[in-house]
Amino acid sequence: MISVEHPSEIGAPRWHGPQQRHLHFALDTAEVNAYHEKGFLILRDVFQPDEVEIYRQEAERVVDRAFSLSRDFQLEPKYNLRFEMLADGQPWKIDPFVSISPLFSALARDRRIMDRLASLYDGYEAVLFKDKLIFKPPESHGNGLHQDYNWWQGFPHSLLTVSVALDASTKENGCTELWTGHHQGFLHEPGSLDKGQIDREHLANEEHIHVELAPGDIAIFTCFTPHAAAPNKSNSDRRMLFLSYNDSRDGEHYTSHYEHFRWYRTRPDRTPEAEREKYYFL
Ligand SMILES: O=C(O)CCC(=O)C(=O)O
Repeated sequence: MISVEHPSEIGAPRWHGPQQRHLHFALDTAEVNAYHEKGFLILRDVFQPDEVEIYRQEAERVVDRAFSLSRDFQLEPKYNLRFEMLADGQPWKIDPFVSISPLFSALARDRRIMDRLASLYDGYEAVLFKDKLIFKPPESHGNGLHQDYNWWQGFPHSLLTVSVALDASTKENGCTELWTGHHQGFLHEPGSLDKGQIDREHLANEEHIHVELAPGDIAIFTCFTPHAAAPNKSNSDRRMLFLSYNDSRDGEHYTSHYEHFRWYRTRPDRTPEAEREKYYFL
């Protein structure tokens, strides 16, 4: 008779449920409470200068890789849905990027991020939902005041974003600005993507901070945390990774998010028919 007990060679693997392992990079109680109260948390020196230098080089390589893929298929890079391009052909953003960068894919699962997120999810693991790299070259635009959930309506409320600074992020180069107020819930018009910004009157009594980061620092903020960023008025890029996750208790949504993303990037009411046919996702 074959025993159905767990064979000792493989132990008793757990693929779901609160972490049984020690969370080496767990947040402390004060940090967890501050995140839940304010809707954001800033952590310094999470990644070391030599690592960040490698990530900066990888950021450039990722663009070269995506451009050369387009050339191989004789497609114009500006129609690759991964990119938001500036008029001069420079990328402002690449979204997603982990699928063309094993290095960034490993970073998105680094325990220095994942353990901290498990602390925010009652010990449950976080699952990657979205990954974007904003280059924000000199003189390029910022973002109006919004909550990320506007673009993620229908997805779990446990969504949050970890921003990882590759360059120093300052008021001059348009650092992220965060407001308390996530407890107010969703402040955009539900069921619509048309109103991309929220009214500042909702935030009259909220705390507002400029998130100035050194390379290697991170910020974590909820999908209901109001935020914005001014244009880059400096003479160098402000490169920052934005990694978004949900609680694993809410399932896995990476593929369905990018299907939705692909749809809204080429919506028939916003994209001329002749243009729509040129878009691809490579
Ligand atoms: O670039 C930033 O600092 C903010 C980006 C942002 O708001 C977004 O991508 O939703």
